[in-house]
Amino acid sequence: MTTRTSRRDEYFRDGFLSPVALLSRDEANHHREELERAEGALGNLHYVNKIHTVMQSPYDLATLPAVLDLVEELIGPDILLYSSTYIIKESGSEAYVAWHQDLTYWGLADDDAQVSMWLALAPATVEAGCMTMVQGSHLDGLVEHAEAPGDGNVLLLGQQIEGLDASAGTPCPLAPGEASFHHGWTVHQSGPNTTSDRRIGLNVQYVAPHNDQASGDMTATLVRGEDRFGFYRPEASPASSLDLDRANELFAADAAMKARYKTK
Ligand SMILES: O=C(O)CCC(=O)C(=O)O
Repeated sequence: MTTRTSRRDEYFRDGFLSPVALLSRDEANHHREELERAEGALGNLHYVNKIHTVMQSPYDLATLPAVLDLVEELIGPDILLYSSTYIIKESGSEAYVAWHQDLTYWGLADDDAQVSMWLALAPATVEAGCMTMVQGSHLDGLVEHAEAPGDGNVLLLGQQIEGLDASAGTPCPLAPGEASFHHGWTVHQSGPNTTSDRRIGLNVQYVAPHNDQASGDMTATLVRGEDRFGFYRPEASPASSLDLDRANELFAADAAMKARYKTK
């Protein structure tokens, strides 16, 4: 008799799950069009945090029942949506994401009660710069990062784990509508986009309400279960497909946050 490994077992063994099919190609295209319509009104939306608070499409994707069911398997029945960010590499862009771990600067109380989803809205092939994950690396906890801002590394502080080459990881190519889920200590990176299409992902971070964070004044949206702790202040949900006034406020807050981050 064969025993089936549960998604939870696989996630805590490897530090990630990929690919997870979530949307049809048409649904993924629809959400790409929503993003590109918003870009027509607002300009580039690459790396703007908490975009789900001003725009319906990322909110809808982050709260898909199939997504929350899987997140519940991984971090429990009470779920806060902490952030959502489009991560876009334009066609031919040399931008890359160096080897890193997401939780390096978070200061979480419970590192296992956080998970990150990356949902492809355009082909994320190896050539387009999909993510590569180091299997089992989450089991070692924090690895030392050097900070070297200035070249094409998308990460805010130019943080990077030195001494690893691309062959250290497992490539996680995703078709539009597929997602990966990774643990905050999983070492991962992604390369440049050498294709003729944009590479577009929606990255969404979830935490459990008990998971206090050492830094800052935090906000989040309760998307399943209950919050019996109150560590995260509630935040607005989008009132329309795109709230232009609040989007401009979000841009200003996001820019101020990034400036503070860089001068820490
Ligand atoms: O979009 C990428 O290439 C990297 C994303 C990433 O590092 C993450 O989702 O944690």
